[in-house]
This record gives sequence, structure tokens and C-alpha cells, in this order.
Amino acid sequence: MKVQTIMADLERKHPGESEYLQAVREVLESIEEVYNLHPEFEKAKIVERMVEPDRIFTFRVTWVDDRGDIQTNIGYRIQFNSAIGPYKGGIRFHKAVNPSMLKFLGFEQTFKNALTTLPMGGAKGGSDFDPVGKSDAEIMRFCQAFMWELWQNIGPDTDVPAGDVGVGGREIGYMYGMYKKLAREYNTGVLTGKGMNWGGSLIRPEATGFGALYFVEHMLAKAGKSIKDATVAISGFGNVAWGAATKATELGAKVIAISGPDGVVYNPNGMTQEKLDYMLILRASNQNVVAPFAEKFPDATFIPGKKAWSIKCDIALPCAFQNELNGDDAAELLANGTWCAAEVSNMGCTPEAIAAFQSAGILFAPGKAVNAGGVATSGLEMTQNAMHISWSAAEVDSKLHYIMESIHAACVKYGTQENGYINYVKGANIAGFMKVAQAMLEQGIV
Ligand code: 2IT
Repeated sequence: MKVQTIMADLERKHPGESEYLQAVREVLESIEEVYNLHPEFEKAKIVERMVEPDRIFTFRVTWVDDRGDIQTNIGYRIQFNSAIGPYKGGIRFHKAVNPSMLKFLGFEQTFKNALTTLPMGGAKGGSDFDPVGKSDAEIMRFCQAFMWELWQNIGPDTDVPAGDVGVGGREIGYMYGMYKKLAREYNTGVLTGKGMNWGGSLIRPEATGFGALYFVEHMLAKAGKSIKDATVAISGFGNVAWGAATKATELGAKVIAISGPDGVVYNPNGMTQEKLDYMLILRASNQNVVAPFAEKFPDATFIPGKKAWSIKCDIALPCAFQNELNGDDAAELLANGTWCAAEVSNMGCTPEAIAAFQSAGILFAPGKAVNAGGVATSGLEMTQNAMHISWSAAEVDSKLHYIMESIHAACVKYGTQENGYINYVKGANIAGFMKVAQAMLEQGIV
């Protein structure tokens, strides 16, 4: 396999799909060496098959807004790879959603899910519907219209969507209600991230952020460091940022920044329970601004137009969107003494930022390892649904701990370089790839 040849082919076939091409390039560059030691992979054209989704559904979603005007959006579900289990991955509602974004996410999800140790294939879906400024009733009508099209393509053993940016417990509830009405079956396992009274799993709302901090703890322990008393800058203020801020605070770190599209909140005294609770209120307001946090808590300061990376911190945790931390941001963080960066968002750092962190020799880990606790706990929700039982929070949390530890160990196994530096990007990509590639090989040419 030659990365340049495959990339040139993909660039020709999928012009302008920048996020998708970026995600594929990163994986191929890190697996090239190992792949070329396996002529059986080359013969079965594993890479050429793996980079294309199994199928893509595109559909029109029409709904009526509060003024009575008719709105039309585009809906997608990308079933990327089912070598190791049913398709599994979130749904993103964001105005910038397009096939490139969902293909990058579905591709990443395939390797991430393989890392979780659970049997889940990779998928992603979503819509260019913009939840900002929408009423609760509009969100419900959109979710219902979206599911009206999607329901026939999903199922507990076929494809299991969940939340992502713009889709949380409320949206999953509206989609599940509509699914149940159309399918006339109480198929709890068809979606994850459900409410606690109707098939949801304890710890699922917290899982992405909690899992990320468990991963960071292992990464720090391996480097002989501790998170206690470290300062942490977090981007975003949604579900993932909330979970990360909660666990970081519990572990004794000081969360000194959260951010939104409008700017950053500098929070020098760290989080309190009241502040953490307020993050959830901010997210549910659908306004997509973080400034009110500093109005409510006078010890915090809002700095308009600035990113979380402008705040001096020990640990940087991107928790919002892809490519939200670029080469300039990385340079600013490094100049301010940051010694650890972990992507909690999917592909939160640009290739330039990753290269800057790695060449500076600081701790860096990629989203598909760090944030895998979210989908892993979705997998645990599926297991509970299939068994018609529910586990205690302590039981789910201990399984999540074990999974994050396993993912960390896999990264160390495949990513430790001769000079002792652990390349977590390489480690995660190789570990995830090997599992999917082996399964594809054993299942023949399909
Ligand atoms: O990016 C992700 O891993 C998610 N949005 C969670 C997916 C899931 O199926 O729980």
C-alpha cells in the first residue's frame, strides 16, 4: 500500500471532502508500515475497501416551524463498516453537516468502536438542521420528521444511532417516541442515550467526559504525572465538556476555561457543583453562547472572540468540534507551558497542531481513543437492553474504567516508539485497524 497513491485516488473520487480526506490520511499514514508487513491485507485490498462506506442514505426532512412556515433539511445515515458488529454511531444536528463531515465521523467511529473491546461496527448520521434558537416544539417536530425517514434502516442488530453534537437526551427521546410509533415494537436497543426510565443506562450521559478523564489519568500515570492541582482548559460547554469538567474537578484538577462560539470564559477558581449544573442549563437553552456563565458567576470573566487555548493551562481538552485547535493554537499553548493535550471531540486538532504537540514531546492522545468511553457505554446500554436488565451506576462505571484502561494499554502496545515516546495516534490507529482488517479478511470479499 502506498498512502500517496490511495489518497490521490480518493481526492479524485471525492473532491473537496476535506474532513473525510484528512481523517483517512491520518489513519493510513500511521498504519502504512504495519500494513505492509501483511501481504494478505494487500491481496484482499483491505484498505481500498475500508475507506469507502458500505452505504449512505440521504433523505429529505420536511417539517413545519412555529410560524407555520415549511422547512426542508437534508438527513443522512452513513453505514460505514460492519465487520465486527452492527453499525453504531451518533447523529449530529449542526448547520455545517455535509457528507464529508459524516464520512470522516463514520470512518473514525469504525476504529474507535473496534478499540472499545465491544462488538460494534461504525456509522454516523445527522442533518444540516440548526438547533440554535429553535423552540422545544420545533426540535420535537424535526426529530419526528427525521425518524419518519430513518426508521426502516435501523434496528438493534442492524444499526444503532445515538447522540452527537446537537443531539442529547431530549432529541433521542423524541426520535425514540416516533420510532416506536412507526415500528410498533418496543425495541429498546434501537437507539442509545435513552432516558433512565425507558431503557437508558446510568452513566451514559457522563460517559464520554468521564471516560476521557480516565484515559488521561492512565496517560499521566504512565508519564509519572498526576492530574491533581493541574489547570485544565476545556472548549465547549455541552454534554461532553460537562462530563469532562465534572470528572476533572472530582479528580482534583482546576477547570479554568470553558468556551463557546462567542468566546471563552476564564474561570480562575475552578468549578463548583453549581457551575457544573449551570453548564447543562446553558446547553438546554439552545442559544449556543457561553457568555451568560460569567454573568451568573462573578468570579469568572468572559473574553469575547477568544478560544479556550488562549488561557494558560497544563492540560488542554478540546470538547467541541473537529479542527477546533489549529497549529497557531498549539503554538500558543506550548508557549504557555501546556504539557498534555487530549482530544475529547472527534478530530479536535488539525494535523499541524498534532505535529506541533508531538514534536514538542508533550503528551497527546487522539479522539478515537480518548472519547471512546461514550460509545463504549452505548455498547453497555445495548447489552443491558438485550438482557432486559439495568446495571447500577457503580457497575457501569467500573466497566467503563476497565475499557478505558484497555484502550490505553492497546495504544501503548502499538504506539511506543524506539526512543520511548508513546505515539498515541499511531497506537490507536494500528490497534483499531488490526481488529477490523482481520475481521474483514476472515469474512471474505463482500
Ligand atoms: O462520537 C461518538 O462516539 C458519539 N457521538 C457516540 C456514539 C454512540 O453511539 O454512542
